[in-house]
Amino acid sequence: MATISKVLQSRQEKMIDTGNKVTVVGVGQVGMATVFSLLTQGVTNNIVMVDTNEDKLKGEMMDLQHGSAFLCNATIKAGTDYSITADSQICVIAAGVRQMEGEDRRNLVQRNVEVLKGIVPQLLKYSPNTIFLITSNPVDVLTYVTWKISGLPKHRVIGSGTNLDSARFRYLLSQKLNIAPTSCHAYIIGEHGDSSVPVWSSVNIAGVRLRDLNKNIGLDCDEENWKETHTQVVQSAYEVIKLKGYTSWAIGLSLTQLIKAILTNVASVHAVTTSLKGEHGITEDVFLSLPCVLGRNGILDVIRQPLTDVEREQLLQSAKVMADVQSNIKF
Ligand code: 6V0
Repeated sequence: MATISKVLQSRQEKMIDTGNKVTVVGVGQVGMATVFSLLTQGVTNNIVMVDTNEDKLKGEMMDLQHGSAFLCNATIKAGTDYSITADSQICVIAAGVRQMEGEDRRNLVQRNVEVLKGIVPQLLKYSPNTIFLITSNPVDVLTYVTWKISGLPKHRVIGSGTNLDSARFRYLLSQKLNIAPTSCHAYIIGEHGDSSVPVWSSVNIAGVRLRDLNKNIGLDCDEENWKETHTQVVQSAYEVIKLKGYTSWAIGLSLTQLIKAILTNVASVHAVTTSLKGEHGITEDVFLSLPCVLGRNGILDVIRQPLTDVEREQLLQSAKVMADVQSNIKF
């Protein structure tokens, strides 16, 4: 220190708070894929990781710190004590149990509700102004649970929802059409998982709606069988889990995109989990995905996409299933 002070002539105090602190709770496959892509994409250089497994936490922290020379002078902290999360702009919850091979996401609900009951109040205690981003499964129900436990306004409790399903959909469309996924504009809404709803009526390339070229696209009577593409989306996670035991990279990239949108206040549109009360004829506080505008305050707007009768019916069906799951939760 004494040596360096001879050459560093201080002109200004260094700013400690970069205003982009992100906490990730759960340093499993999803948590670490998220942290890695946040750091390598330079979305934040201030990361805190929390978990109940001290050894894993320390190992992950040290491994990342050893990569610091390749990052943007990142501050990387980890610990089991939530005080280190103080003043986080965003708290990601990726903790809890995951699906076993062939297991439905909804099967995890009560076990992960118990996990959330331990985590949410702690995070809120140290970061009362934070935005929650939930990814633990079943993500839609757990976003509702986080909203209930936290007492926060709805725009500050967001679920990763069908941003990932939409990305899988766009990838599969891109393979069929030979056009980049970024130019295949398509949304999957509703539940992240088995009852998700592909909005075929608005799938478009440069404003050209595929439905105008094939009026039956996505329907049972479609001779081109585009419906199969959505079936593949629904099967994606099951297939990857069967092959490698878990999913990680795509969900990590999906969360990174959402976090970037919030921290940079960019007003970009993503399908994320929020309350659907008042949308498309839904009257209950059911949490599912719709396209939302994201910015520094969380969810800025929900987009009222025109839906066909078939799509609306599927969404209402999804909402019914969710309302049923929600009503059985023990708080
Ligand atoms: P994992 O690899 O088993 O990691 C879970 C981590 O959570 C472990 O490190 C645990 O120690 C930690 N943990 C458990 N309880 C607590 C607690 N009370 N406090 C702090 N940490 C705790 O699981 P993985 O990372 O694969 O999955 C995490 C969650 O994300 C699961 O619920 C998955 O089902 C869910 N996923 C959600 C996806 C989505 O698209 N929304 C995608 C993939 C997985």
